[in-house]
Amino acid sequence: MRTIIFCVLMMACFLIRAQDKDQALLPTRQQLAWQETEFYLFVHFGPNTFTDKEWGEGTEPEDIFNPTQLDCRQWCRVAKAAGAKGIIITAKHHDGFCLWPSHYSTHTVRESKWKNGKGDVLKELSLACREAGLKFGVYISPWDRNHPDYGTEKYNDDFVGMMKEIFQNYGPIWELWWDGANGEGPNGKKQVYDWRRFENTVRQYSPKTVVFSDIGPDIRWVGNEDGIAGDPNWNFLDTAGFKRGLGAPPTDTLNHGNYHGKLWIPAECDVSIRPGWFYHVKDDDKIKTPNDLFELYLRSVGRGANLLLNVPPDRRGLINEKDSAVLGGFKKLRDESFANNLLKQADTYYEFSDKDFANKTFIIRGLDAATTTYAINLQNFVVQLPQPTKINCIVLREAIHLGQTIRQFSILLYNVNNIIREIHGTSVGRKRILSFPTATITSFRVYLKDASENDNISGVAAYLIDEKLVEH
Ligand code: FUL
Repeated sequence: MRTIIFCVLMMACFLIRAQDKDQALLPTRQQLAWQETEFYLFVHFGPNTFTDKEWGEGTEPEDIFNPTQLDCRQWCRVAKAAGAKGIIITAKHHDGFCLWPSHYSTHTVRESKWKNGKGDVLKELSLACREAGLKFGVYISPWDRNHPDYGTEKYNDDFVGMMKEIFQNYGPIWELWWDGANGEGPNGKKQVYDWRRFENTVRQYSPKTVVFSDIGPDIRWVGNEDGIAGDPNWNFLDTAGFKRGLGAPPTDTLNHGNYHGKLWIPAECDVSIRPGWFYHVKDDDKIKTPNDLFELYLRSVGRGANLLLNVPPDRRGLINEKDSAVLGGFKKLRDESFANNLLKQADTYYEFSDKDFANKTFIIRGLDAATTTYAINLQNFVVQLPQPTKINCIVLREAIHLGQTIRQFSILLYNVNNIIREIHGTSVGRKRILSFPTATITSFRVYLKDASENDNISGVAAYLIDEKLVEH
């Protein structure tokens, strides 16, 4: 009987949603899949690794680039062990050095002594990622301090040619990362980037690639390099009138998104595990701790964004043992914190105004078991625990394949009939992780509010995490 009522309710919800669907702003299939990747690594590697710089001049001799033990499989092993879902590499940073033997440049691995000019980092990493089941992404800086054509229309051809090489020789490319920087080139001129042409090239040669930049089109910069998404964090952005780089929307807008934004462009939080983006031996004792990373996880993934964590290989061409130890610790904290969903035995009451459905009990699956296609369409529900239980963390998931409609929520924690804590929030998005001082509860009630009364929750879970990890 329960099952029949549940199915009828689901049908009703589906019909209501079908009516509303014209209005809802929805992610593309690629954006949705991207959002499920949650956490992945950034790899800054190139001449700067060997010159101890953050921004190379473009005049560095190619022979500077000479990793002694480069092993992209080791990077992948570290990424896998950290629970990261992919790797994005700086194929070309501002110094213009290409980690692949591009035909559109003479400042590449081919001109270096590394592997007698026969080496190709993109090839090694793309193959290693494929072998390890990791997504493979590429950062390519349009700003080029080496290229002789930079500052002329011909450079746009070169840049398009480079992107085609990347798609054709190392694809599939999962994410393409466009840095908006637009400084001067070797002849003192700035380039007028042909962004429209660049975008068309991606869509034509690699239509499934998701493109990151200040303003998307698929993923937006979060407005800081600290790894922190805004609270609230809306997956919407208005890009009309804005440009990449200096003409980008204000950082605060990028951080929060636009509440009424017209385009679905979710945020990615980029941050480095070290003070700089490239490896410097002097920073070996300044690496973030597992607790630091967990805090960033709560402030990025826990606010519905993705976390792109930079872990730069050292001069050997290996991810340093110190960084991989921290990543291992970070993984352990996530595993321990979220291993035991305390709602597994809980019942969830959906409260309907219709008396036939009032006070019926349905089990709502825990967050971990939720799939993106599962959604309950409710404004108000109670989760009843079988016995008094200590919790300090609640995770909500919104079914974003149906849009981001929750604009406000409240959670009341009860011990029998007493309200012992109220939590108020705004956006939920793909995942909202709320942590608070430990409370012994018997139930909690969730109120969701939006403009269309058409919220879609796809998961709820509760945990008891280490007190030290609770957000302050
Ligand atoms: C910035 C660059 O200037 C930094 O060097 C780094 O690559 C960072 C991720 O993006 O715009």
